[in-house]
Amino acid sequence: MLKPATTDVDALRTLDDRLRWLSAWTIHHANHIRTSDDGLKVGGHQASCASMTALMAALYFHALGPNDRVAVKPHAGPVLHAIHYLLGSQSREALENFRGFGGAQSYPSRTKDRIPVDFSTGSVGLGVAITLFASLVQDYLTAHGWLDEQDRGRFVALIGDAELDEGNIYEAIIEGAKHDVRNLWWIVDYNRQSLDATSADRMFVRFDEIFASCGWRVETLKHGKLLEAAFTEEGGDALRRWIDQASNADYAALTYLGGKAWRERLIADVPEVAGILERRDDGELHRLMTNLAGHDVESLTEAFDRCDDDIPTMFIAYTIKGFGLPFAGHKDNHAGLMNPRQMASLRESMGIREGHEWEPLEGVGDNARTGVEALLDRSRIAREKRARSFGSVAVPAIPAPPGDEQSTQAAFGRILLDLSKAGGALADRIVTTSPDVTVSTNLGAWVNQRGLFRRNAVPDVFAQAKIASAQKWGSNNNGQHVELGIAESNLFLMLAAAGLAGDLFFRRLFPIGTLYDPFIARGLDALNYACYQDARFLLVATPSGITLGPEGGAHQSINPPLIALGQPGLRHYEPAYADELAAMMGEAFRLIDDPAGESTYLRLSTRNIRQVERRDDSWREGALAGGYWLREPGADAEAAIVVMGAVMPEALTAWEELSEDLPGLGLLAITSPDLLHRGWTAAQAARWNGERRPSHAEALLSRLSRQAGLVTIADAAPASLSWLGGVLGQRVAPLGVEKFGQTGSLADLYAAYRLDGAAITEAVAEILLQNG
Ligand SMILES: Cc1ncc(C[n+]2csc(CCOP(=O)(O)OP(=O)(O)O)c2C)c(N)n1
Ligand SMILES: [Mg+2]
Repeated sequence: MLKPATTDVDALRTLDDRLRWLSAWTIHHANHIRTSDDGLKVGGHQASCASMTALMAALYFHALGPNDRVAVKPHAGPVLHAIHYLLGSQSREALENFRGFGGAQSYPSRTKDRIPVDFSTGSVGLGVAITLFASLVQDYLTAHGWLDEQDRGRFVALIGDAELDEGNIYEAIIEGAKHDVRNLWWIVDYNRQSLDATSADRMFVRFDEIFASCGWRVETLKHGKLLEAAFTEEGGDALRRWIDQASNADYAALTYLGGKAWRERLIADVPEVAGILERRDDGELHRLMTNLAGHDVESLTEAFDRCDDDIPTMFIAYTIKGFGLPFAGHKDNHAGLMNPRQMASLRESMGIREGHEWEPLEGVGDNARTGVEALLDRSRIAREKRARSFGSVAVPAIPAPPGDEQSTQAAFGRILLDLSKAGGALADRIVTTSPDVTVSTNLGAWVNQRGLFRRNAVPDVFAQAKIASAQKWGSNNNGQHVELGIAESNLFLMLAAAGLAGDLFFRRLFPIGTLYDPFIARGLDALNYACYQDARFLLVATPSGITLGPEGGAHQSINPPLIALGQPGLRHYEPAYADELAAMMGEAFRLIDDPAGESTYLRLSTRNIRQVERRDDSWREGALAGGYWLREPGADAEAAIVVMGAVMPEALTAWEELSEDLPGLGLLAITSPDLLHRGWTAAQAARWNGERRPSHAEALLSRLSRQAGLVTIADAAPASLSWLGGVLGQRVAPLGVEKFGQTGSLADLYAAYRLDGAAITEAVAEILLQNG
């Protein structure tokens, strides 16, 4: 980590002021100066920004090295933009358009902001935890020989104190302790205010205990240099005691009220401090009492320098929300905006001329300028935006595993095993991970081959004792499976971090995560977060649906296909056959490595299904595009069965029975409602631009007349497929699962939930009746 030996503290203080001004001004400009014609409040968080400007100045202009990566508290986004504005990597235009279309984003966005954003943030807690998994990925890459020591960095999270209520943070540090993660700095902006109120008192004690017990060093940064000096004066000890016992609400209210209120209160509570008070006027007293370490760049740089090793460290930096602004400390200041009068007086107090508000170093005197410019120059190189890295690994064709009868889940395990045995660049770059369902999602054979990843090798005690087991999992720093505890949020954060390896470390990984389909819901926000950042991975959800039979309703998923239908950046495939699955996995790997690609979600099943005999490869293209005719419809077909996934045998049996009376009945195999829907809406949008091309869904369904009916069937919410009727206006009889599942044999459950041949036959008959 490249770090300058000394930093000009005065220059840092100036930069702190500049950041406070520029972040406040950016928000002010968006709300009070830019014209608005829709009447919507633009918003922004001046108080949350002011709380962190010193922290961020000390970090970005002193402590950060070129390989370090930062997740910034979402509502401090304007401070990050201001930093890059000062460094010359953000434009005035983008700041003037803050929160506008195409302008600087409200919350730092990797994909939409032009400045280098290491991790997007917005949903509090997730930006914090992803840094831990990024550090784990860094260790993984190093252990595999893909990342040199000099390319390693530290992962920093800038955290709001109320953000620490998010449980996913604690799931992450527990997992981190198991993996001995290092190189983390989590810096808490401890302003003791949340969105709604001042936060609970003395929580730092709890945080301290929790983090320390997970192996973290906790650095509490409470008093700034002025306060520390005052503590040495007569009455100083009493002052310190008073501060330490003051409630958060009390301290915040006095901060808001200012010097006179501090004086009255302190005299009443601690007469011993009379001398300290007498030697200061109200302004000086206020400055003293609000001189918390989180606003003191000297205290901060010292603390950062002290912790320049790889021990994971949590800094609890005491701050004041809205520091230096008129609503400092007011409990309602979270979304508070300064009015134009307040803004003008802040401008004057900072020596900024009207009309020069955007000038980067406006108000900085000639003497100070040289130091500030030198500091900016020194920090520039560390913060350059670098191109994303793709295209590093060729994806070979993936053959379908042999077998007349197989489940897609078994085929998945087999494909990975074959890939492992064949070896090659792709197999070496695959990293698998699972929240304690490695065996039950069929990753066991792969792990037997490739081993568990552990920075410090752990022997397989059972194997050493010669106890028979199908799972021989040696762990070492060459292993390719990262074991996680049962915390689905961690799974998605791990996939997000590994799926950004190309961006963060310029080394592409092919991450595969497995879990049970219903438990996607447990990690949904983290999944969305991974997709929002354009992380690339393959998510394999298995088993799924009521086809799980005896496992019962708590494990039978219903709505994940609908989740996938509404999730940008994630492609849902649901194969019925092993050869479809092999094609989809090849496609998923290709998409991971393609700049215009995305992540893939495979919804698999444990049901053994007789495999289809193929005459040729013509199904393949359709299967990858979302569907294909497994039984071609006749020219005058009045109906078709439209089926997805594991209920294929029921559909085929019904098709065979019905075809005797209904020659020309078609059977459409759907492999991705998600892709079909996207293609359909995209084709419509293209038509508005004068482009005429049918979507894949339209092309498939136009083989039937408009009067024909569709019986759709899936082991999932029926809405996954019923929308297909809207494509050409064909009627639909939707079959699927609408109530919670339960235990039972497949025959029992398919009959009870109307996923069997009888239900299909009835639905087809109903459609024909309506036609007649
Ligand atoms: C998951 C999630 N829930 C709620 C919010 C809305 N929200 C944004 S900031 C905030 C309070 C944050 O307080 P704190 O973390 O202490 O930050 P401060 O502004 O005080 O620095 C809330 C509730 C969010 N962004 N994400
Ligand atoms: Mg706070």
